[in-house]
Amino acid sequence: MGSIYLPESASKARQRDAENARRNRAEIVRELSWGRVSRRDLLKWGLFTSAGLLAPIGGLNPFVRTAWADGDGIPRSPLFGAKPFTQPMPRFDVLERQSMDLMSPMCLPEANTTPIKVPDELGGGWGPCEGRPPGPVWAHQQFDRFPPSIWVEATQAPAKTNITYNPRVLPTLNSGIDPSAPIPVQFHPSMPIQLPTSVWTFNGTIPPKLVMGRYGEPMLFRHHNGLPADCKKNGGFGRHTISTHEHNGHHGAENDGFTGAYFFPGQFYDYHWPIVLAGQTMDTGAKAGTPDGSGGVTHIPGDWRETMSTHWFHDHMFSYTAQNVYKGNAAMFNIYSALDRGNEEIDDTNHVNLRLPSGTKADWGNLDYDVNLMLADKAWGPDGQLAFDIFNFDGFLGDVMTVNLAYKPFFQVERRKYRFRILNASVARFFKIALADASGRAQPFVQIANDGNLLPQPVPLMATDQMGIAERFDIIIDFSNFGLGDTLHLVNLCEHDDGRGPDGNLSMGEALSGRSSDPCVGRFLEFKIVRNPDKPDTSRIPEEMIPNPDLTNIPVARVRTFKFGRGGKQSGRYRETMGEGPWGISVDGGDKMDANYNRISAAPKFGTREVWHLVNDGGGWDHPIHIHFEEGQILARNGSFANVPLAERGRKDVYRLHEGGSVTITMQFRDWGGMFMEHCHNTSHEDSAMLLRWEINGGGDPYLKPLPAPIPTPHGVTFEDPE
Ligand SMILES: [Cu+2]
Repeated sequence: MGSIYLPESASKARQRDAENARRNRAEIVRELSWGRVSRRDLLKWGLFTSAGLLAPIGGLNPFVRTAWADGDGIPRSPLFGAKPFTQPMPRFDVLERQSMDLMSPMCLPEANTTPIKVPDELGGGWGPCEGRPPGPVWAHQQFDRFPPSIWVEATQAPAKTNITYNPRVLPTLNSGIDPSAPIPVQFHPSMPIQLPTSVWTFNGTIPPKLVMGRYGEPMLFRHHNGLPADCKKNGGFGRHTISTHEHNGHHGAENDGFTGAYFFPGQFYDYHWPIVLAGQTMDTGAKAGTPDGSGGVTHIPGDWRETMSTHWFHDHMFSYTAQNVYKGNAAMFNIYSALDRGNEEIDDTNHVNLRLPSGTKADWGNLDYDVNLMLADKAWGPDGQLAFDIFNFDGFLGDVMTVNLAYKPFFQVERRKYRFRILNASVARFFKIALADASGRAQPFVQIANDGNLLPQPVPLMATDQMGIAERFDIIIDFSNFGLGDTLHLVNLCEHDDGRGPDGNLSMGEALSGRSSDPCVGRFLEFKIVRNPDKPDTSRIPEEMIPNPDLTNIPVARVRTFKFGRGGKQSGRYRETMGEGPWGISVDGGDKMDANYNRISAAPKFGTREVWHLVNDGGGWDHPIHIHFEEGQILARNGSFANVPLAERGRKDVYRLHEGGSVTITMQFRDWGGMFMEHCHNTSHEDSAMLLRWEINGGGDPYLKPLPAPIPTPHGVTFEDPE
């Protein structure tokens, strides 16, 4: 199979030509990111074809057939002599949980419109300090009932050295990394330090950030926009306006990171994450609870079968999500509960704690043996600076694997059980993950969670299913099955030859052979077993975890069908709210439409249950579909429940639509109101209009009527009536 990347053996002249073409495309990406041209302009100029592909122009398109005998493709990212598995993998950097009395200005139910100076680059004059749309529709819902009891803040910022790294574990549990040593933004010590224009992360630093929260403890996440006011200071990609989506938070829409509720440099946005169980009107007994801080459980309202664990949050800026997330706007959020409290020893009165691998020191949230892993493929130019190419057709693919933003690192482990919370934070790449021993034999592990949710039962595996973009798989590996000094590797078995979707699965032998033309196939993380644990491993892999809520007695209020494919139409009144194709979504047999966040495509009634069919319109693409707000259960794949793998039989928030496939799900619409989204999480597709807005109708004032769409400006947010 071919690859979008040139083989390393390609001739110097071929590589030089490919590099020129890459640079020419980068100029187009830059003009798009600055807003100086639109995709429509490129179409008009003949640079794009009507199918949305880059026109076959030599010196621009890497796939123009040429005289070169050694293959087409784009140039590989130079490695600057870095060898795999020579740097330690950093654990996530935990954001501080702060006491409310230290918050200034104090968070408010409605957006804080206190005027601040608007930078000259954004028009000068005055604008509101908070970018949240003003007024009652965007007020924090149930703010009096769930007043924040802690807050966390972060500033989206250009790359800088980290001098406040807090992994919340000892260096011995962090592969020896000294947290007091400054950490520059670089993918490997032998690679160049990233420029402030190349990488934009939470607080501008690496490692990626982790927020820790628990049920029953409402949190306020204050996100500052510290990006350059001049949109041209972006190194050629990345938009300086952002909207932060707490991926599948069960929160009000004003806190969901709605794609059109973005905010500007100099502003902040207060996201209220109440962290409540879905089904707030229910009391479901002892398992609905949260750690009380002293070995016990505080009972909370809601359905304990809706307990969630592993979340992430990331940018959702309309039409710019792919480049912003790729540039560094991705973080994780561990949610703790009575069931999953992050303490492997506590045996509470009702034996609710599942005692998953974590640690024992703190009442909840021990990270010793509970490790977040963020997988992402990246690419860079000859200068080693992060690069993005929207012309990696139908989905950007990088050629370098990173874990926690480190190039192919190693991680030291003890001979005991570990939990790994694995996030696919790529733009368009799927992974299929296996564990190999030193001789390349596959070794067993256990999947315990899919997306935010612990599965009904653990699923023993020799390899995961293909993991779509934004999916999370929590797995447990028992290193006590191996010896001191042994090394093991996580291996990617999923091969891409373009961004349309996986080309296929390889066997372990094929993946390790080095013969794949996909540079991200093979080993990407090394485990080194360095010692026996100090104390016996008392963690468990429970036989039963979280069963699905039984919805059979709740009537299905409505069945809807969403079809995802190419060739969407556009209509609308406001340029600002309309995305540019070629992707679209058809609802209930209607025309396939390009994204317009002012168009309401579905409006389920508050308090009801519906069944949604998600259908892939074909053409060889693969679409991981994400529906915001409430977890769904998969009723069928391609019409049958028998096709649903065991590891997908819990609740989900991303639904893989295989080539030509369909998924039928059921979900409820409860507790909160407002406007949400449904979209492909191949963010290249999402940004090219495979996104729609739906909203919950009839949730009570002010959500009784179709809601006006926000149009943010640095000088305040205006509203337009929905279409
Ligand atoms: Cu897609």
